[in-house]
Amino acid sequence: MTTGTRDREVVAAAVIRDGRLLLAQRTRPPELAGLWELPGGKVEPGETPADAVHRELLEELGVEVAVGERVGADVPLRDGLVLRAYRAELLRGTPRALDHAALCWVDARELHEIALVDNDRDWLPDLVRLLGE
Ligand code: DCP
Repeated sequence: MTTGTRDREVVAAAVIRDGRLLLAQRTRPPELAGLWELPGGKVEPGETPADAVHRELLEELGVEVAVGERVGADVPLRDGLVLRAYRAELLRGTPRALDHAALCWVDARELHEIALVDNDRDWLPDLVRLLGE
């Protein structure tokens, strides 16, 4: 067992509605500003990853979600962080860009064309598969 900060998790949510995936445009840090991501953030001490997805989407988008299955592979980040994506189903509210520059809903073709943050590009095949279901 480790109790330190090794492999601290960053969660990201794949919200799909009517064949489109929700993306959010980052405002920070400068090297990521303007790029699009699956919304999310760091799991806080005492939280499960599902708790963190729920909290981050409430804080960042103003919506309540039900957190589902993992999507794609782990993405190692710097500083011992690991990025993991989860399905999330909208239960209440309409997503608003409370912490991002903008939001958009993309189909598979648009997902390939938009400027995603590099880390999230690893999930492209998985996301395209989900959009086709
Ligand atoms: N990240 C990513 N792809 C995502 C979500 C996050 O590559 N879909 C990366 C960007 C950051 C790290 O994960 O390097 C942490 O993400 P955030 O800055 O969004 O997380 P927090 O909002 O929790 O961090 P802070 O408290 O620093 O604002």
